[in-house]
Amino acid sequence: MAPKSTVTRPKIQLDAIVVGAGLGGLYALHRLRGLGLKARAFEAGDGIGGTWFWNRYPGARCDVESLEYSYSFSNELQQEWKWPERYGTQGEILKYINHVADRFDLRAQVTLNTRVTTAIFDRKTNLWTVTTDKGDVVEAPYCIMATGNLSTPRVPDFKGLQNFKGKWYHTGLWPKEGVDFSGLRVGVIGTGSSGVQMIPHIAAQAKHLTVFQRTANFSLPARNGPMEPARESTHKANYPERRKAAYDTPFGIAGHPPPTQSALDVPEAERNRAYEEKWKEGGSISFLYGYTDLLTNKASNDTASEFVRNKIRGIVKDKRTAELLAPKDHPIGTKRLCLDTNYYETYNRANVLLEDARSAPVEEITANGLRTTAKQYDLDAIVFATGFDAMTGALNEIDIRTSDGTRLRDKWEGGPLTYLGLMVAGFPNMFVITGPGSPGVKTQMILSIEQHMDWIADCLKHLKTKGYHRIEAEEKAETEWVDHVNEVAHKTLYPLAHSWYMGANIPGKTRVFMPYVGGVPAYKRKCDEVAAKGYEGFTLA
Ligand code: N01
Repeated sequence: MAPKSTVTRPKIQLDAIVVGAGLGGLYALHRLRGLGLKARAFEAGDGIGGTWFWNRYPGARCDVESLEYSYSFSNELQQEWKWPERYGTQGEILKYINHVADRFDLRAQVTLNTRVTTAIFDRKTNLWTVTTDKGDVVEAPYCIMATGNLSTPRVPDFKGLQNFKGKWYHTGLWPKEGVDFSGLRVGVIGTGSSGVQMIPHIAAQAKHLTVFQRTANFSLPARNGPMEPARESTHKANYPERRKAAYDTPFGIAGHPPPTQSALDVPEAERNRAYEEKWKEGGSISFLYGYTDLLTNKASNDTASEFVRNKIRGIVKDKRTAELLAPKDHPIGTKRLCLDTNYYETYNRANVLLEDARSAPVEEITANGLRTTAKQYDLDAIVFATGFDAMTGALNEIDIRTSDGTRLRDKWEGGPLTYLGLMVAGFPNMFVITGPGSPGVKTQMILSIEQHMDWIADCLKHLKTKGYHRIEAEEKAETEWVDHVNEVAHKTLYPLAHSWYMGANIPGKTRVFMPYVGGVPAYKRKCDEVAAKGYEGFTLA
């Protein structure tokens, strides 16, 4: 037997290492190049695009309108790109991301098929050393984690999966070549945004579909359609103002007038007329942003929740199924509100069955399907729409530590601790794009990515100009920020839901509310103030 050869690659020296080549990583490369820094992104996928590279399940589509969900950093780009539909499909968004990479010549700076496994900071040299599963050793003063918030797919630890004779899939690891469900008996587990988007498509193709629902989710109609030329030209004519206005809205999405009154200040008939209008218009932002207190006052929220429950009861013909689909365990909007096309209507099809995985949980995957505590189901394919180890999963998968032995996984055992969601005390020179403690996942993600990376780029420029080699979040500032994030969350209804925002979908994960829900304006103001005060709460050395 020939001896095993260990490939030792020459150490790569950079100014900045970027982990991930999705929307965040690519924008990081663009900004770092603008600063004259030598950077490279390492990406586990065999293509760029992050979320939009991996989540190719049928029906995958963004739930923020395309004219908003796009980069704003280049006016030429936003003027020339044509979105064919109101909401971008996964394929269309991936095409856009690839176009951006080519247009700004970013592709050559991405190493694909390469997963970062460790990242170690040396406190003496102020250098990060990153290693990859391909044997790369990369050294740089700065490390930028563009690892995404929903990039660690999770299949629950069901007994017997290895015995299943059919094929199984996870929405976040969908095969590139697609899946043909024609003639098959399919089981879908999970009814979050991915399940809700996918179920109508699978139902239309499969011989039979059984949906195993543990928690009913609220979903609103997207009312997707071809991009109307007048809508596009008006938007493009006002792009700079629209982008600026987005920063003044809580979710970073412009075009929805701010609410002025409580839902309870309006007579019931008028309130229901307003909800009806928003239901017809489609989209989640205008619905949740209809009154001032839908996410802070339970009684107000009940009016919106009940409106949607009644819509479900009106659409779904079978009474048992309709009641199962009508969410009762959380206020609307406290779990990510889904957007769908014909989701509830799908349950009127003769080949679709909804089962209650709350009262009869999935117990075991068997050779021929699955067994719940109530019954055996024969299936040819199983789809896990069971979500992700959100917000902390991708960072905790990398062994991140410093030369004095501090490990990120240990530090975050009781939940993520960050200062502004941007940096972690004890881990100098490591920036996180839209990390836990930032509003990222509660906003138009690309706006938050740009805001974060712009802040990081300004910070790097500052460090260079002043001759600093190290920036580190202070423990005190971090603690105060984490307390503030919690305090703000507990003034809202969000903690009433068992959501991935709380880590509640992962057995054993500490439950803390991870995103900052104080809104984009308050957050951006704080980030700008911190920078203006010479990076208050950070130690520069
Ligand atoms: O994942 P999820 P997702 N037995 O965690 C169920 C973004 N996104 O991939 O609620 C039975 O929301 C689980 O049940 P429960 C968006 O931010 C955006 O759908 O934990 N069921 C839940 O129903 C979204 O929020 C877009 O009780 C089990 C489901 O699996 C985020 O990604 C599209 C189970 C997981 O839902 C994640 O969405 C898609 C078990 N053992 C995604 N374990 C758009 O832009 C879990 N479940 C439109």
